[in-house]
Amino acid sequence: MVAPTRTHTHPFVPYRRPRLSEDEALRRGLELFRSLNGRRSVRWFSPDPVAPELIGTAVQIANTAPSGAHHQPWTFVATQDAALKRRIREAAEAEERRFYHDRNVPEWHAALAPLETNEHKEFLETAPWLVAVFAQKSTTLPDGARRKNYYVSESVGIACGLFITALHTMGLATLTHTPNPMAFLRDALGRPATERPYILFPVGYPSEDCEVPVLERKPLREALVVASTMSNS
Ligand code: IYR
Repeated sequence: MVAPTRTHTHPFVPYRRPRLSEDEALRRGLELFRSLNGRRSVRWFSPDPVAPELIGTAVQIANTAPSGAHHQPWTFVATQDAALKRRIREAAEAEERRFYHDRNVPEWHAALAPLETNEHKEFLETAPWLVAVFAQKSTTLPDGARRKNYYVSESVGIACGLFITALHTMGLATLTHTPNPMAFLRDALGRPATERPYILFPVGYPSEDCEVPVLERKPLREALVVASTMSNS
């Protein structure tokens, strides 16, 4: 054992993790890959209820995300209130009608054609939970002081990735829904002006007749490039 020799100006504690064998590491990795590779974004939900503890656990998992200066610049707002869900659906559909019918973005509309999405967002009422994630440009501390946050989008994006992973691991389904623009969510959910709506997640179980578009994930050789000093010479 080597005794730590660093001197710190802030509290530090030892951090040790068990070193896995290569076999065991690969086994665990492939098991997680197989599970996550079965995840799909869902647009048809069962109205079956989901216990609040499951939502809480998924948010606890999201809350472990790394973040700029460890400021954790996110707020997860969850509701299963039928009237609130209806209000959010109506506001989202109003935005989407403009997107699908009034905006002149043919390339974007064409890119969405295989998903067959449209302005109807029934899932915002059918799913038992809506979880709106807000990104905090700054955070108001308990003493009322305003603290600036850093790498907000990256931090909240990572937290949302963990949230999606948690839900899937718990057998739940969701959709990364981003009505555009989403400012209405701030008013509907009473959030402060320092928070920007980031993603709206309907959460529940897929309906019995749920379908998803056929898609393939790009192969590892396109997702991963191994670089070295030799590769371009
Ligand atoms: N926000 C719209 C459009 C939409 C945009 C993208 I990029 C998608 O991957 C899916 C949908 C909607 O929710 O329909």
